[in-house]
Amino acid sequence: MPDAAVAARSSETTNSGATQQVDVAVVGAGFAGLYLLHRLRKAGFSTVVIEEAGDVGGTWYWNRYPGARCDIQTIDYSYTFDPELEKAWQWSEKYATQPEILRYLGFVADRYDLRRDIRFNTKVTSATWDESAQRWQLTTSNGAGVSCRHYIMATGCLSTPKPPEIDGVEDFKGEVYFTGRWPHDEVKFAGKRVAVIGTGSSGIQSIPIIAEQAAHLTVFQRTPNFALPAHNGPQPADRLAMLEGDRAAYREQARWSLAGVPYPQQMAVSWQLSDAERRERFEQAWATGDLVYVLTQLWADQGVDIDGNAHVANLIREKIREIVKDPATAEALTPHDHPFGAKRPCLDTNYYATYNRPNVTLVNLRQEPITAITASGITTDKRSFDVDMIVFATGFDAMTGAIRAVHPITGRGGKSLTDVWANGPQTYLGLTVAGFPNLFLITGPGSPSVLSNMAVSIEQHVDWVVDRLVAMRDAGFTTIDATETAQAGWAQHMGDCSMMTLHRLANTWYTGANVPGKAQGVMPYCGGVGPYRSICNEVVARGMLGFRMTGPGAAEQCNDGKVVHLQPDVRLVLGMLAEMNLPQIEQLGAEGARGFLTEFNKARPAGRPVGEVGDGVLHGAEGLLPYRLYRPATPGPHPIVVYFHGGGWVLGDEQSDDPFCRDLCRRSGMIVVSVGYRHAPEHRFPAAAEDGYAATRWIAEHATELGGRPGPVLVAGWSAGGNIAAVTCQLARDRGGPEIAGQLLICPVTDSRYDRPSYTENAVGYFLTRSMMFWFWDIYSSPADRTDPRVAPLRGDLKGLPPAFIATCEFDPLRDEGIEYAEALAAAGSQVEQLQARGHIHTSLMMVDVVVTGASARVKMAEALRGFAGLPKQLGSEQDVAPITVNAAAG
Ligand code: NA7
Repeated sequence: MPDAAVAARSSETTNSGATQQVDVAVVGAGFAGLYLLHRLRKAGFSTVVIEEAGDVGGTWYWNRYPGARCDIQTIDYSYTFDPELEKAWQWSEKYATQPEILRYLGFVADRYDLRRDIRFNTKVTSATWDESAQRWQLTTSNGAGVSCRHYIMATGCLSTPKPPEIDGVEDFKGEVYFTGRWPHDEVKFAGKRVAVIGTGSSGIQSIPIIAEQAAHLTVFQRTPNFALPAHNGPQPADRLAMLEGDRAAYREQARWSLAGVPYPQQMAVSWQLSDAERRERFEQAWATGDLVYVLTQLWADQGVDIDGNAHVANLIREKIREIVKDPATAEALTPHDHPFGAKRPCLDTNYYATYNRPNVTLVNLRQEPITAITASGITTDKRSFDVDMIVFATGFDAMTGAIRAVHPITGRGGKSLTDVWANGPQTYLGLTVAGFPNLFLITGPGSPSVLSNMAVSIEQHVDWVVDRLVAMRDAGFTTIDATETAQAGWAQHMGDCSMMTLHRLANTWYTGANVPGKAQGVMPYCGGVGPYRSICNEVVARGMLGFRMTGPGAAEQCNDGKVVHLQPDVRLVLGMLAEMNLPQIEQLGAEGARGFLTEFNKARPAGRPVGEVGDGVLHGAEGLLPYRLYRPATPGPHPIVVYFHGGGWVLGDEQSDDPFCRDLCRRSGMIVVSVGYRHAPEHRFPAAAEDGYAATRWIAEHATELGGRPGPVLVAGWSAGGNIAAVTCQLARDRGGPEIAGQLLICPVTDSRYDRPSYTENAVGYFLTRSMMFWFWDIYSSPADRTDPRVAPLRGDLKGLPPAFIATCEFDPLRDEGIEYAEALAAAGSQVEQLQARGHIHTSLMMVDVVVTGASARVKMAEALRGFAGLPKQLGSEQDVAPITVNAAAG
């Protein structure tokens, strides 16, 4: 019965003989297990590897189905730990076949004499932490049990095939195969009627080859997948030349890249490119035949933004329609239910063209689900198909299957890993699990694993683990256990990372959706290979942060805490800024700082298109001021938002927050008028405040001429601009108008006290520093003026002010005064909504299309403004703007 064939594995425990005593036991002799054994041995640890199969290879031992190949270019899918090994092995193709990869792994096993420490044809049947001995006790299916200090699961992410979940499989009289457990003998398709169920990578690789040999092939497809041509052949000369030009640099670039393949970060965003430019890039990528290239090199927003993604998805859909001749079949093969890349896309050789063959039929299970498998074939709710052979390419209980389901793992206090993971895998760094001391997972859930080049991720994990074991031994520690705090922090960071990508928008094996009843959630780490590596290194550099270590030879050490507090993209931005060695703005002088800001802003992505952008002048307190107006593409008249830019009353102008103003205009469906108020030191306090008020009055009086809706206006501002917006509301109340319907204050300056905790906690390191704030204050106002509510609105009368939405950021010196203003306004009777953006810095929410985790905050700001203006909170379908990605992470 295939279920049993899949579950495969007898669970009898036939321990015989004395328990084998080793320092380290490793499960799995695939890519990870082999390198582990090599490194552990070199480090002087006695090691045994336990492997269910009859030989090395792991995934590549079991997945022998026709057409099985890697889909990362083979020069990148190789070990890099030994330059001599790299010289000794030459790959014959761009994408190596399964037999060649298996030969490579056998070659590695021979070269380092690994087989003598591998127990083949043996399964671990249980693993139990023995608290008194401080060791893991393993039972096995074949031979002696094992007692080990450290237990390492190198079991792979896709190694436990999932059962077919279709009634009647056992009744079928023909041949049954599973791609993930393919026999070693040749399977003959010639003259046979073959059914393939499943169109993931395994189905898509095998279908064209089976079609060439079978009398007839019927493919049963539940969900169409995106597939791209591999254009396999010899290794590409350009990549090979790069590798051979500077092997060490090439490998190092891969280690710090996003996906573990050395490609640069793409900077151009889709809306900066014309249709023709996008098509040209796509055609070139399609011709390249490289999944990682297509996933990362077209335009910067393709993996993070649904609009950017739709461009590439549509171009692939066009290709499917071009290749597949029958329009109904083409449509059935075209994916519409997930963004490109959110589900694992495939690399193919003649996949779509195979459906033009007369001996191939596609059955769309969305239209006619399988009702049963019978003695003679497969029945759907519309018809029956008699077949001689069924190939199940139905996938795996991915990422957790091989760790959780294969044998009971019992940690401290008798806790079973299955129970601990009942609601989804919980790990620290994807490497360890709190309460399971000395247990390590290689490429476990919570690490980049399947979203990366596995070869690179495996080496990083193995090196990290073995280096830790050596360091522990040197320091006299014998146990290591992740803390609950560290693990919970990692779960939060994982959640933040998954908000940056589109993986959460698809039901896939990445999220556990392919296995009925499995807990749902994005399991691999979405923050990228390089950032992940830097975090693992940081854990070590900060004294094994988040781990408790004990041992007879040393005092207990526990450096508890979360390793990442920032939003992942904020962390990246700060890292990049640190590398740029930027000057201290306050040492440049006002003119120098303005020049610097102008140059700095040139490097950011251009804001997105809006209906119209126009410049004009308006009357400020003492003369004309420039403004820039952003109008939605929808028919007006629209409510008007008067916007004040940030820059400490010293820097910036009506254009300097351009991407934010565009974003606000698009999301709110309102006109945004950004005011170029006067700056210090040329015009000190109260020039900016008085200009803010005068400009608001002028705009309200000229609303109709500006194409806006007459009546109350709204005000908004960021940082010092938030200060001006808040002050404007107070002045408008006291001076008889204009009427203001609502205020949006983003990280506003509200007071001239600098002793709140956020000023100290965030004094340096988060872009806006305390000393920069002091510099702004000194340039704008003398100490005697600083209690005036026109610069310190928190000190003013807060009664009778318009409703407010106040956003503050966790790592901002101005955080606490923003929160205090919100609380004081509410106490004074105003309607106030607060958003405290976790993991963000003073500039985060402004960094549109750079800090994508700020998008949800901007959605809420726009909704609040619409609410203040009496509009429905969400933009209606009448709004003629492109749909906007909703990334929810802040707050
Ligand atoms: P995948 O990618 O999980 O593909 C499995 C396929 O089987 C997929 O099309 C499934 O449809 C389909 N499937 C699963 N169960 C059923 C049932 N009960 N009925 C019909 N169809 C079913 O596994 P692969 O082995 O192809 O690839 C795994 C990874 O290996 C791959 O991503 C690469 O990383 C290498 P669904 O999409 O769930 O509707």
